[in-house]
Amino acid sequence: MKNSHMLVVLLIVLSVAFPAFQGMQDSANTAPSFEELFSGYFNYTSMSIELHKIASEHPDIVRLYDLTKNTEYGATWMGRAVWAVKISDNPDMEENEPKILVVGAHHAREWMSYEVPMYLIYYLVDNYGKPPTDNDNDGLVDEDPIDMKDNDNDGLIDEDWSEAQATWIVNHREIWVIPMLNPDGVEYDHQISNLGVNGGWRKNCRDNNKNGVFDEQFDGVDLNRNYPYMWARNRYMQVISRNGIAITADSSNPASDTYHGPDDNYDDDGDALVHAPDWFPQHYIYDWNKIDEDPVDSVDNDNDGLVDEDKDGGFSEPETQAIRSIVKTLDDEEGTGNISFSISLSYHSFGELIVYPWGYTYDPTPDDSLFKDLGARMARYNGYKVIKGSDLYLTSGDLDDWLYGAAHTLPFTIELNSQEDGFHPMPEKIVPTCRLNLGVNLYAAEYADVADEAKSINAKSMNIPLPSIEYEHTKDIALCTEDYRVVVRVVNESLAKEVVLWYSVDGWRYNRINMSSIGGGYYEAYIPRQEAGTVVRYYIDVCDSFGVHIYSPKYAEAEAYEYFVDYDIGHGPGAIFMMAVMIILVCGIIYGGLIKTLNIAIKAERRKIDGGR
Ligand SMILES: [Ca+2]
Ligand SMILES: [Ca+2]
Ligand SMILES: [Ca+2]
Ligand SMILES: [Ca+2]
Ligand SMILES: [Zn+2]
Repeated sequence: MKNSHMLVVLLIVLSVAFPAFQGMQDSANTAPSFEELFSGYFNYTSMSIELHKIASEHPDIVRLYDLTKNTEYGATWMGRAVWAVKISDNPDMEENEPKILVVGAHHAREWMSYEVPMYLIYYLVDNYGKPPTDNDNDGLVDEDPIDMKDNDNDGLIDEDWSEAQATWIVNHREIWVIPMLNPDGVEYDHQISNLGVNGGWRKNCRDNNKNGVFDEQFDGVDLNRNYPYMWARNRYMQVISRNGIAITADSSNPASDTYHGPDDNYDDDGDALVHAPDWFPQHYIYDWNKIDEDPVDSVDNDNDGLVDEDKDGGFSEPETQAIRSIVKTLDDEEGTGNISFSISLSYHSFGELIVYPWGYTYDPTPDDSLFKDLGARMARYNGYKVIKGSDLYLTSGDLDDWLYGAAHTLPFTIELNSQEDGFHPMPEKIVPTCRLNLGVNLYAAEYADVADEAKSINAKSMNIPLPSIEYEHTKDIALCTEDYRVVVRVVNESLAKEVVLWYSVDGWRYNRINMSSIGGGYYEAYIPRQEAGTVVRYYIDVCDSFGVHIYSPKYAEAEAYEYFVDYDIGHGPGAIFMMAVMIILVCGIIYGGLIKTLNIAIKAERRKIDGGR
């Protein structure tokens, strides 16, 4: 009988003998503990407190910024902050990693749209750095990842997610989450709206008529009409929405729910003949006074060799300026930031839709097919319908048109929940909706580099040729007298720019070995012999010429292959393991921590039995 089998028998005997231990084994907790916070809606205050707590508890991967500090106003109209959470390793550095933007609550009453981004924040920080865990205590590890499918047919969905994936995303991506872009509006809507009741407030709280008080009839700007790309293009359009009510997709009327904000009326490029505001702003028609004469539309409207140098509107609000302050645009316009986002997800409600540009025109973008495919891949998680924005209704000045037109991000708007759920779904809907869309967020983050490459080569889908790795880790034990040979096969070898083996001894930093080609797509490398008793972790890293990395195992280095270095003859690793277990058991009995100790031991043993990780 093998040592490990003996141990299992021993543990079974002990577990029968101790009913308390049996009870511990049965207690399955399939919900992450942070979900308790999602039993009701956050408001601005509770969200702010939680974000500060998260930032102080995870200083290694979280930074919290008030983006209004980057704007000309220093706060929202009512003195609030627009919080942005950056999640990544080395959070103070801007590393060469794909960047994702997740935004919620452009619109005040769309409460679910800030819950979903908050859930993503919790999910990432809560799982970061954790070893592969048997979250549901069924003896299997990471057998049911976040994909809204019951991968292991146990009647539960996504109950044993991959901690390694979360860690990998944090280490290899920079995630920016702005959960509540419109805090003034959200707070106002919380005052006037009730759960389950539709209606409510949509805009921010700009004092349009400057009478010093907030008044629903006159005030507020629709933040998702306040971006300068093609700003106000559809301001005269009347459209019929799906429920039959005539709504204005974009309006110049301050009283409208879709008011796009005031005309710019500012000579952004300093070439005006008369330095006074235009009384009759001409927008994208050539303006003799050269104020607002070259709006943001990728066209040199005034034929002066400069493109989009004098916008006619948009970015009048602290909230939209907050977004502008971090985004790097193609032209590095004034007031913009230095982050080139690969993919953005802007959450709204309702409609169960995944929406992609354009919004301002029925014309397709040059990336129409890629948008459709990428949208369809995200829809695998939430089951929503994928649709071009203008096919829903024409609009102008929304975040997505600006991000695509001015920054060449691949932006999506996600309309959460159904019409029956409305703007203020009952609290029981929060966790299911957050879970439903968690996979969308994770997918966008994980495949951002592939999306970037697909976009750069004008591919019609995400299905672009990439190298891949064929490798099976079989040898768990190496001798201290021999180097450890690793042979992998690289599929689509010609696309691989580098084939690298990384190894780490006893948890120290990883060392790099370039693997050498031995023909037929095969590569080999030798990890130098190590002292007996050490544990070596390693993984393979192939990257293509665009910079997309493929790893084996998939979420390296958050997960890695592992082997134990043994003496050449004599004490086997099993014997050492048994001795260690016996010592732990004895200590456990002496100090009265038997049950806890056994639990640790059985978990360690199960991990061994499961193998693979
Ligand atoms: Ca499990
Ligand atoms: Ca399951
Ligand atoms: Ca001008
Ligand atoms: Ca121009
Ligand atoms: Zn909305």
